[in-house]
Amino acid sequence: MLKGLFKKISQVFTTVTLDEDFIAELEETLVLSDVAMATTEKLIESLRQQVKKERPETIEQAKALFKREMARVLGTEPAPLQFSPQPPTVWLILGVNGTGKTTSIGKLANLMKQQGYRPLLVAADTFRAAAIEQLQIWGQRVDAPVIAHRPGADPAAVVFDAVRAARSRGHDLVLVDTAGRLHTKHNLMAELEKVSRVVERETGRQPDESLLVLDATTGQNGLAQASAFTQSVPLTGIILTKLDGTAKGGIVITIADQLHLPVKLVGTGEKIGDLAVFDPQEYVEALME
Ligand SMILES: Nc1nc2c(ncn2[C@@H]2O[C@H](COP(=O)(O)OP(=O)(O)OP(=O)(O)O)[C@@H](O)[C@H]2O)c(=O)[nH]1
Ligand SMILES: [Mg+2]
Repeated sequence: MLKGLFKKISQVFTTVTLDEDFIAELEETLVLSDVAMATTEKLIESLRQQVKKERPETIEQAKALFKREMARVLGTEPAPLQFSPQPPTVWLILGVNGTGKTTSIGKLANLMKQQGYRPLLVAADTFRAAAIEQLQIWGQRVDAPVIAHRPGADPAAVVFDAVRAARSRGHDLVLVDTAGRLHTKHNLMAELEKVSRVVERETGRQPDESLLVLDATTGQNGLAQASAFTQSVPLTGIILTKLDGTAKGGIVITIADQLHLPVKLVGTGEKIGDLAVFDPQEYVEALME
């Protein structure tokens, strides 16, 4: 699944003398794969130091050093999704237009059902009728009920109903789909704050996850999107979608280094099964094999 995300990172390692030509090639490979300049420089600098200190004698040793540097940025364990001991757990799914929020909710509901949860989907993107219908189609597909109001309704009111419905009907996981239109940015952010406040009032805590959906094919634009969202809702992690449509898998490293937010889930296609928990170790192995 993660193969081909970097064009040739492992091929760069053809020698143990990690000289300037090697460094230049590695740098170029990273940058072309959407590793931000600042992150690339940091990785290269610490690789230089490690090479000086440990003096690798084989290509495998040199690769292992670089893997360790990447693990330092990415961590080694998948970042766990947070559940509340007092159900229902509430996860907000946020992100700009077209990044894959609604699709990810459908896939996520399916994944969580497989783990024994009883998800309830919430159509809090009331901005357009089609958004509500799209979520309802996913609800049918994964056999999970959908709480929806009319187009144009107050998203916070939908969420209010959903949390109560989850309690009375015994759903332990509430997945909230939200609108993503940037041209209403100010309203959108105010709307998200309100949704978050309703969750807090109804459950006594902030949403257990506020996951920002980023489209991997749009690269480093995601960084600016994240900071815009962080101003209204404290984000807890990233769902990185459309990794199947890009060779620029370095965006994962950029996100971890620049946003200090874990990539928790990755989307690798449009089908129901195309969502997985992100495993940093697997990712690093795939890059370097
Ligand atoms: N290839 C691929 N396509 C995806 C993935 N995730 C979503 N998509 C597609 O991206 C398009 C937009 O997905 P939506 O789920 O509607 O995105 P959204 O963020 O809800 O969009 P808005 O509600 O308009 O803001 C759809 O055509 C999806 O099938 C993915 O992981 N890989
Ligand atoms: Mg949507």
